[in-house]
Amino acid sequence: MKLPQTLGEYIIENQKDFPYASGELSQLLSSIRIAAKVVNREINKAGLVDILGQAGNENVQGEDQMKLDVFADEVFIRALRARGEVCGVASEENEDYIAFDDPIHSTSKYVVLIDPLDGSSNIDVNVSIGTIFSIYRRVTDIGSPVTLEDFLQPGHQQVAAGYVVYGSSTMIVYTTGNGVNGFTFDPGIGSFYLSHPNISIPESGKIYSINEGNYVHFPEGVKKYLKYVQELDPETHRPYSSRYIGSLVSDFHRNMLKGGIYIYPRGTKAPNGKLRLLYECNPLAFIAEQANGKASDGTQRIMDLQPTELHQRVPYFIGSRKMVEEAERFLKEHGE
Ligand code: AHM
Ligand code: MG
Repeated sequence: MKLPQTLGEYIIENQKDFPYASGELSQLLSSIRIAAKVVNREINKAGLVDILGQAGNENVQGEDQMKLDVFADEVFIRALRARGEVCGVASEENEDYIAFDDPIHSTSKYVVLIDPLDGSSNIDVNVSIGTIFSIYRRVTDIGSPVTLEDFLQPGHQQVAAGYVVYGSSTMIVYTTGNGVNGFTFDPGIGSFYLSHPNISIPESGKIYSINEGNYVHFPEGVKKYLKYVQELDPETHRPYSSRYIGSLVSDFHRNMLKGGIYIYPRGTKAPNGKLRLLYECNPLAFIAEQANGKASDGTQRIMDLQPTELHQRVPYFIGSRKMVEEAERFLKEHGE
């Protein structure tokens, strides 16, 4: 019997396929894996210990920050700082990036952008949440202090990206630009095992995910698209099913495995949508494209957008390629 492969074994085995195979990216991914285990352990206890509730402060977007957000943020940053591969981190929870400018990071070449705990309003009600990460090579000189320019790179420059979903099982799904693989955590043993090799998003599907409560604020193209997906047409399997958890990682993960589209459009209430280009949209776009799916802002490829600020928001359409293209056609015809 062949033993299942652990994430640690997989990272080492695949290091040789990576163009800059110095082992640093493998080390970096190992840091993320360890931090994910620590965060997972705390999340699993969320209903037991007195950790729920507001931490009494807000994040930079003016939203409530919960205690586990703060905890996850600290754990990931500490894990990345503890080793020498990363010269700076930008987190959705912090207004500015953090430069690691001590001697052990003076030759580090990677920067990490992270949403340490996405969908955190779901924690109190025991619904799946996630961590999303994105890794780039710095563009400024190694040895000099990291700058904003190192973080404001378009998504197509990503070296690796992934997410952790803390769901009915905890999983890590990631890509280094060579396909997408998923690893499921065995809590008894404490290891992630390769459970979903070479993930591919069905080119079309029957699920649409959007917060329809915001319908009145949506652009005409999105409204028309929603009416279209709700029409009866057995040939194209319409009406589609509506599934919306309100936890991006979980909604994306389900649609990736089953086929579907996730939409967070612009609206009168949120002129550029809600989701952040650097912490949420680019990393999942990299995974989607590596799994034969598509990610767009309604007109352009997400990974071609040039970021102008760390916490920039963009409208988001991601999932099965044909479904995203279909939605884009509606925006083009009826307005975005
Ligand atoms: P967060 O980063 O503050 O947790 O917000 C992001 C979350 C996503 O996980 C989810 O898809 C979206 O917000 C849900 O927003 P809404 O409640 O407006 O539908
Ligand atoms: Mg988030």
